[in-house]
Amino acid sequence: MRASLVVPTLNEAPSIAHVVRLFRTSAAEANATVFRDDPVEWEVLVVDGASTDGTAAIAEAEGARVVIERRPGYGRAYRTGFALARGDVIATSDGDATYPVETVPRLVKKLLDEGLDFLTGNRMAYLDRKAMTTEHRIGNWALNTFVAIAFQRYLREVPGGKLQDSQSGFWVFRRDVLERVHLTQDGMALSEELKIEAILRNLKFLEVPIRYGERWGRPKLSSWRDGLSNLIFLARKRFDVALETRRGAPVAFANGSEAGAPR
Ligand SMILES: Nc1nc2c(ncn2[C@@H]2O[C@H](COP(=O)(O)OP(=O)(O)OP(=O)(O)O)[C@@H](O)[C@H]2O)c(=O)[nH]1
Ligand SMILES: [Mg+2]
Repeated sequence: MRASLVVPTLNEAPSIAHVVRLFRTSAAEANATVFRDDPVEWEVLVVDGASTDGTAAIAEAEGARVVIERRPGYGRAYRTGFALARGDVIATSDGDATYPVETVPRLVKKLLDEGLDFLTGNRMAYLDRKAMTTEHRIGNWALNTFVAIAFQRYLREVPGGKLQDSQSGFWVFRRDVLERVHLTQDGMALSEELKIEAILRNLKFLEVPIRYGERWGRPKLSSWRDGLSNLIFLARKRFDVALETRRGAPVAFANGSEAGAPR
């Protein structure tokens, strides 16, 4: 069994060593305990956007495999990383030390033991007071509310009947998920696109509560610009899904209802 942690980075020199080290320590511990009988071959794949602050060299020195993706965008970096990752299971995290990468091995075990396809972390569960600015909180609330209303009929079959955190960037999924979802986004909208696709394509999907901390280093996200383009993407995606359904095209509906059947 192989598993990859894919980390996109753009000038994350203050935090990347911490992220890689924390993950590698927990992976070694997991191989000595929960994966003792069948150790996992772990890799950290850093997809660096040609950072100018030495991020790539730091990550490499910590034992990560580093690829440089010069084309801009969070989604672009992930799509390149997914294609190059060697894992049968792929996990993701920002490089800014906000996400609990030390829990990835345990979540990989959970995914395998419970026969799940896709796990996503819910940051709203244990949100550090300083982890999000007010604009960021408002943006997340607006996007989550839009998803809850617009995709309500598809969310019904998701455990809890709701997506609590449509914008989380902490996922653990089986590699074959990539053959079943259609990813198009190069920007921040990839995060919501991947989750919505996983839900639409009838994958075994679960949201798990995670701790989310304050960012180290400067943010790369613009709350208003990225928030608005994420909202526009969601509206267009909902429209496309409606067209796909009308044409009887392959939207796979949850819990065994017939693919292509109108709802
Ligand atoms: N390779 C690459 N990585 C990027 C790019 N834009 C952002 N990233 C990385 O993607 C991750 C997510 O970006 P963040 O700035 O943390 O976005 P966010 O988590 O939504 O916002 P914060 O709450 O401010 O952290 C970080 O590790 C960034 O360094 C890019 O264009 N290319
Ligand atoms: Mg971040």
